[in-house]
Amino acid sequence: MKPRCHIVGPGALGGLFAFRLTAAGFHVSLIGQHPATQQQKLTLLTPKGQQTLEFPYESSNTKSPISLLWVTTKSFAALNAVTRLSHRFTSETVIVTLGNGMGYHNALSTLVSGRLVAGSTTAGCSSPSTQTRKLAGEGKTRLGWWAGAETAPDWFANIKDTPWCSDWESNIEQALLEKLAINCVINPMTALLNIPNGQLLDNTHQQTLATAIEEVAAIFNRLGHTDIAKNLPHRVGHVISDTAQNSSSMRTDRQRQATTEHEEILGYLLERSSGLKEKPLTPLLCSWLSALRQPYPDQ
Ligand code: KPL
Repeated sequence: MKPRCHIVGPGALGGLFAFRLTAAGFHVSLIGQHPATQQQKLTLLTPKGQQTLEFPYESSNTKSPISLLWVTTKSFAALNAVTRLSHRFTSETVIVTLGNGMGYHNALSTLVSGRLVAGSTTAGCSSPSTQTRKLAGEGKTRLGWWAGAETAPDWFANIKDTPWCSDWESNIEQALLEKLAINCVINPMTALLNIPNGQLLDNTHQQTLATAIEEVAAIFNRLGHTDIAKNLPHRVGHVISDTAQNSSSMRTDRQRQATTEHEEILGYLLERSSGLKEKPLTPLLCSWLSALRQPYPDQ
């Protein structure tokens, strides 16, 4: 029998994972906020062609148990979305979260007594219409137990050899911090300048990019993550080149005048920095965070 899983937050990333998990042999159901729908038809556009599938669609009123829940909401919405489903959890329910940023994993983990798989992904996907998802880049998805155990759950065998999945991480917190450092540079800068990722490498932005990397690296150094600090210039350059045509998620949210993940990304890092005895000076990052905290002009 096919293993079952649910995806809550079937937006751009959730839609992409619905196709990926179906291809990996799962029976996938979507959970969203439209009470009247029972099926959702989605089309995935990729450089190799297109595929259309219909997924069972459940509203929050459905009561059947959930065994494996992929959470693809924005990170600030994850805790509410999962809490609303907690009446459907059993003593074996596992949740997998793919949100950007940090600071919310412990609360999610408590809801399933520690059975939380934390993940980070560099997959690029947009949602040109409610029924369409467009793949911009396969990226890599890294998964590991938030509690840190070495052994992967059985269902990981279904996805481990796919081109988008990395090996099981025994220290996912380290992987999330590496991604956080990258997001702290790329996301605010592309959002505030309203440019695609690749334009960060233009000469005009070189100095700002270098300063941002320096400030983020200074915080990671003081936090004791010297390896993340040291590798940051190289990693940022790599992700920018790999995703040159993409819009960062923060830029896309800002263009839609939607809430961005600035608190979970930059807010989290600056909060950690403010707890340090010797705080590094990070004027650029602080100015970015206050710009991102400003309400949109017509709100
Ligand atoms: O994670 C991303 C995001 O946009 O949120 C990157 C890797 C920066 C790709 O755009």
